[in-house]
Amino acid sequence: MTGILLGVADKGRQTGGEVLERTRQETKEPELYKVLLLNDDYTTMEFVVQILESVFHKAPAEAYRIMMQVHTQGRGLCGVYPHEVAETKVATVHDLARSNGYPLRAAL
Ligand code: TYC
Repeated sequence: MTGILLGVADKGRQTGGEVLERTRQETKEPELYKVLLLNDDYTTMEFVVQILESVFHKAPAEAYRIMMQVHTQGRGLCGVYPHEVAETKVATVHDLARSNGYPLRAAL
């Protein structure tokens, strides 16, 4: 194959018609961000459990445990995600809370 065609299609380094194997890692794990749920006096426990199940994919018992942690300690960890995913989770919580008339807040 010609050098020109390799230049388009192949990411390896070309040396005299040979392509060397990569030795260094080129994909990096993304930084992960904690998403926290914050306590308030008005959002119902049932709604918070629903949020933890639907937005954070928690099983019912784990959702209840996290909700109670937030209720008793002020905040609780919902999950860790790459930055854009974490920001989207926070926005989804705020949208659902607002739609349902609750002041529930989430934060990174
Ligand atoms: N403190 C709320 C109540 O007593 C329940 C609640 C739990 C609210 C967790 C928000 O993130 C929260 N109804």
